[in-house]
Amino acid sequence: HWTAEEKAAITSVWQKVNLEQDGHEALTRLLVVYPWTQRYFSSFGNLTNVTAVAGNAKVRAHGKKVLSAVGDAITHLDNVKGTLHDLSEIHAFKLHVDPENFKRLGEVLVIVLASKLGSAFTPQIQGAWEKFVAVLVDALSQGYN
Ligand code: ZNH
Repeated sequence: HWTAEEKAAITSVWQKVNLEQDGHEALTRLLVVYPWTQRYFSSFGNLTNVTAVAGNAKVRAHGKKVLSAVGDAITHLDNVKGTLHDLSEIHAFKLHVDPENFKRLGEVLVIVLASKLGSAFTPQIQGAWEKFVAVLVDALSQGYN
């Protein structure tokens, strides 16, 4: 259900992503913009302000983990659901993450990409990314059904 242009838009942007740096920024934005998401990461230490989050090595490592899983989905665009099946079940049954938060992570990820690419993040590229984020959120939410 992807056009060749959409696939190119998603993969070409992903080639420019630094998993650790951009993952850290996305997770930082999630924790600061939506502070109730901090409760899932009580083992990560102090996350109550942007300075604490910015210097937190656990947040950095976890951001890289999350974006690696996103990259895994991007290399399997025709089977995102199958690729993220087990990860979805982990979030549903073990981590008990409210799936609404997946949308929020998708939103901050688009903002990180837009600020990184500037005018190269064209409306057409944003359109492809919004569609990918919807597919990603849907795949991560499948374990909750
Ligand atoms: Zn998550 C974990 C991915 C979202 C919370 N995650 C995780 C991991 C991964 C992920 C890969 C690892 C797993 C294992 O180890 O096995 N995530 C992901 C993705 C996404 C997400 C891809 C989207 C896009 N998460 C999320 C959210 C939240 C979360 C939104 C909340 C808010 N996770 C989480 C937690 C964990 C995880 C809590 C665990 C951590 C630790 O380390 O402890």
